[in-house]
Amino acid sequence: MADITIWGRLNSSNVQKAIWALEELGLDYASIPLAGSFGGNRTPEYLAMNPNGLVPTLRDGDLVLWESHAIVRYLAAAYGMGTLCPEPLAERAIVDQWTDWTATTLQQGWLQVFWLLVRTPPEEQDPVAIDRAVARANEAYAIMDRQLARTPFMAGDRLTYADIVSGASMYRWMTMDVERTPLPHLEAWYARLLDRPAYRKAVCVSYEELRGRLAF
Ligand SMILES: N[C@@H](CCC(=O)N[C@@H](CS)C(=O)NCC(=O)O)C(=O)O
Repeated sequence: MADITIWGRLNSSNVQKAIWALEELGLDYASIPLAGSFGGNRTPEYLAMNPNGLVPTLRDGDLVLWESHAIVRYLAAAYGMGTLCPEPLAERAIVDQWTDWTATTLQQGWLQVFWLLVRTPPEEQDPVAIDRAVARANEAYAIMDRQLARTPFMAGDRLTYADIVSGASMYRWMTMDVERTPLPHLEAWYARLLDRPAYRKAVCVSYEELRGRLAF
């Protein structure tokens, strides 16, 4: 039995990546709600594990790890070699390519929209900045759509950690009140993700508590 603990509020998109990976892998884990309205992320004990005071943090035995993509990569390599993590290096390099692209490019789009439109109270919202962020997000999702025209998942025929880090954005992107470019391959992939119980449990989580809240 795995001795795994994950710290973080379940309505954090970064925590959701870790929870989705844990659920896909069928691992036993303890989930400790932390940060946001729960607080607890600036205590000396927590900062000793994660100096950023952010979530998620994972502990697996003696290993303590932060950064959601590092966590998902680790879980996939440790418990999902040959499934979430392809063994051949060239295949894994493509998974890493999309994983890093999600951090550097995709998240500059949709996450910006989320902060400008959902986290920012309506009276403080900047419609020009929102439009710019939506355009940037649509451009990033169009790049994914072109990839998904070729393969059913981001890095090939099966779900990998590249789908986990990028797909964790989709529930919010598809439910926010924005003008989305119609992207049939992206939408079909989202439907495939929605078919997965692990995705629904980890990612399809209400974000209403975050509306109009810039404080955390
Ligand atoms: N790059 C980090 C970002 C972590 C991060 O920004 N976490 C947010 C939640 S999504 C956080 O802890 N915010 C403070 C809070 O919720 O109180 C990762 O991917 O893990």
